[in-house]
Amino acid sequence: MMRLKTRVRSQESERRAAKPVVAVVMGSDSDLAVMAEAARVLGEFGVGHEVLIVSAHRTPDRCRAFARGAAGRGIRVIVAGAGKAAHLAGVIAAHTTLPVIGVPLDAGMNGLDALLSTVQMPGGVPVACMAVGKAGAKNAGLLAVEILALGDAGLASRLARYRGRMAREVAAKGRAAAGSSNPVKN
Ligand code: AIR
Repeated sequence: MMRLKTRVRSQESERRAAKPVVAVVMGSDSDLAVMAEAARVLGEFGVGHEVLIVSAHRTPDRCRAFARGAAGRGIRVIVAGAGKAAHLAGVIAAHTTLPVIGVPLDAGMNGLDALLSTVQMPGGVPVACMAVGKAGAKNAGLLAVEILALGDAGLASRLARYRGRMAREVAAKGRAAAGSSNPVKN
């Protein structure tokens, strides 16, 4: 039988998980298939998050209002993905001092346009720029978890277990690929 203290603690952590502390924002619904990867990672770690479509160009007022109001609503990290002239992460960063993680998306030009638009921020307004596409969205989710884990020991140990699992999976794949003659001891 679950003891009362443990039950209260787990109810508290469920409540914490339900409350969005990360906002996953994207410029268009056409970005959703890729940006869903960031949300998936956050869900895997039990981090409460919200998903919004906001465009720096098509809905500039909504973009500004979102960025200005995010901290007051309890958001602690913002993940922003966009393609083409991807100004979303930079414009959001201009309106908040919350950490903003940008994900350049491939909506043409292999994402090079979005990569440069996201990464080349002028000094004074930082955006943490991830890789183009799905790997970038995944890492954006993980980086958000790492930032939150600075003040959350439970999350930090889940991250450590995740890294351990990943290393074991890669080692197993290496053994499978090389067969039993693999000279590298994993
Ligand atoms: N976008 C939307 N508003 C500003 C920008 N840069 C981006 C979206 C999407 C791309 O334009 O993030 O990657 C194409 O959007 P759509 O809606 O035409 O498919």
